[in-house]
Amino acid sequence: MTERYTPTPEDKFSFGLWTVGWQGRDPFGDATRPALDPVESVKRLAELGAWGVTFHDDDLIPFGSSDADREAHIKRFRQATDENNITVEMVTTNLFTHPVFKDGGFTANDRDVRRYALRKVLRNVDLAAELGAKTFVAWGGREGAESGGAKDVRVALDRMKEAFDLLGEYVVEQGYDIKFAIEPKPNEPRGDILLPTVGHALAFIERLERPELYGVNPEVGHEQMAGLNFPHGIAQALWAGKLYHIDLNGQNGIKYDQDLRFGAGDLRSAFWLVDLLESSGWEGARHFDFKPPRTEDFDGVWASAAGGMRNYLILKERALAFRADPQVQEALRAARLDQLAQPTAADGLASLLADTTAFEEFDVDAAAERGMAFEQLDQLAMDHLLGAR
Ligand code: 3MF
Ligand code: MG
Ligand code: MG
Repeated sequence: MTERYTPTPEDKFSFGLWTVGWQGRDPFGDATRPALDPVESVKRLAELGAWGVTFHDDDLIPFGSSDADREAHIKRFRQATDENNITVEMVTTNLFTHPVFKDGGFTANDRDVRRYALRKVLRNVDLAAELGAKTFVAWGGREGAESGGAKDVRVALDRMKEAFDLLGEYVVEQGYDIKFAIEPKPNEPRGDILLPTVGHALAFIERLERPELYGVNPEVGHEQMAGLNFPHGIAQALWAGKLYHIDLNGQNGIKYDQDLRFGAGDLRSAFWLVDLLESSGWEGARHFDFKPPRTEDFDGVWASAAGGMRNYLILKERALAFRADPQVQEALRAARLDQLAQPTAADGLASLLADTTAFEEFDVDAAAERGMAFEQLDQLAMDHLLGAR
């Protein structure tokens, strides 16, 4: 592999333990790989050049462990992260695997389940603080329904708000330096999931008691499952100051959650995403949430993990070259991106209304005739992406 695509901790790549640790169980087939020890994952990921790891409580501490076993698991893991200089940048809670969460956690109709779910998350928030993680992701994969009458969605959203407000109250009360990132997904495993897209989640956050504590954790494949433009969603989250974390992977269009390695799937979208993250000065983790296909043995697992990082670095190189190319800069001017950056009526409403060149004397036909030169610009992007420039 070319030296320049070798990841280093400065690249801030991080991986969920559940990604490389996925055993390949799917709705139609059993596991194709044995379980992976989190300590081994930390070591191997560090060797590959990763900077961080993330986990669900149950990835590290098997569900139902005694307090003593729980402490032992945490201790071993901590030792591994310390020895390998790996940062625990994010922690999340599993509110989807155990059958008790079959109707959700925060919005389960069964009140006892909701109270249990909240306690499970609160305990895990303590662990996140203990390990120094600053971001706590919440993916509500089971918060949803398969049928209309089963869920009163307005009431369920009250319960969702209640849960997040309590979590916010808790971190403030404990003095934790932790923010929450809500991860939207339109469906799978529920028929329809609440807070299905970045837009839904952003609107929800504004209704919370302490909106400043909450942002989003968008995932490439999740938005694409809804047919949406992922870089556009990320741009709006950045614009709102709400991009708190990101899940990078690959997806081919509107179908089940493919969780391919980053760069596989919609490559053009991946190019524009890297261009956006790098040009916006995103300082957070480049976090991978993918599944090495179940066809692979462990060699394939590590090749898949390395491939995602490599693809990011290649795309970063291509995106930087695109922005630095004088012909691209000329094409951007021809496409009038500089005009888009100018306020439409900087001198105010009165002067807009008084400006006869804006309306009465405006040559609508001449303006309508002007080409936008977007195709030349896009071909330059394609040339850079394909390595033809
Ligand atoms: C499912 C997901 C989840 C979340 C994870 C983090 C299992 O499609 O993307 O991964 O990312 O629960 O909270
Ligand atoms: Mg996913
Ligand atoms: Mg995810």
